[in-house]
Amino acid sequence: MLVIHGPNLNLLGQREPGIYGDVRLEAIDTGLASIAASLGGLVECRQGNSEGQIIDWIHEAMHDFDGILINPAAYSHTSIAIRDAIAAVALPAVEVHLSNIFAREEFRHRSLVSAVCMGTISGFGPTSYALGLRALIEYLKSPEHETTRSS
Ligand code: CA2
Repeated sequence: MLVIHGPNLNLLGQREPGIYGDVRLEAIDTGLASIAASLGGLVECRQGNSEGQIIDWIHEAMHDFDGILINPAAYSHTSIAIRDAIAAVALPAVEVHLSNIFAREEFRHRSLVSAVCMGTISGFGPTSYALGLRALIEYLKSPEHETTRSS
């Protein structure tokens, strides 16, 4: 699975701990690698601050990965281009957010990306990523996915 962290998430654990907590991104990535390993999978984690780079990674995933776990960060609320990229590659994707976007400013309530993802997990801090990854792996292992892939 390809894990994509969107803009500013490189600052995690270093700035605004009141909103985003004190866990660093590297610690989240280490946790995801160990969850994946325990379930027989592999993750590659990338963080990008620009929309074009994230879109290129989504395109790349089409050839090299089975699924995408993505926190599009602020692009969730603005990027039709990221939404279109996820729809175009047609890989199973799960959207995650550290904070509860529905309990924050109104402009965060809508994610343009949600509709092209299998589901969204929001509000559980780093656990959102862990839950999202488990959901993605479970889906990839399911007969439902095998049927979709072979048809
Ligand atoms: O809750 C989330 O995961 C968000 O995707 C985080 C985004 C925000 O724009 C979304 O509405 C919700 C912001 C990521 C910024 O991360 C920072 C981390 C530490 C310090 C400053 C920013």
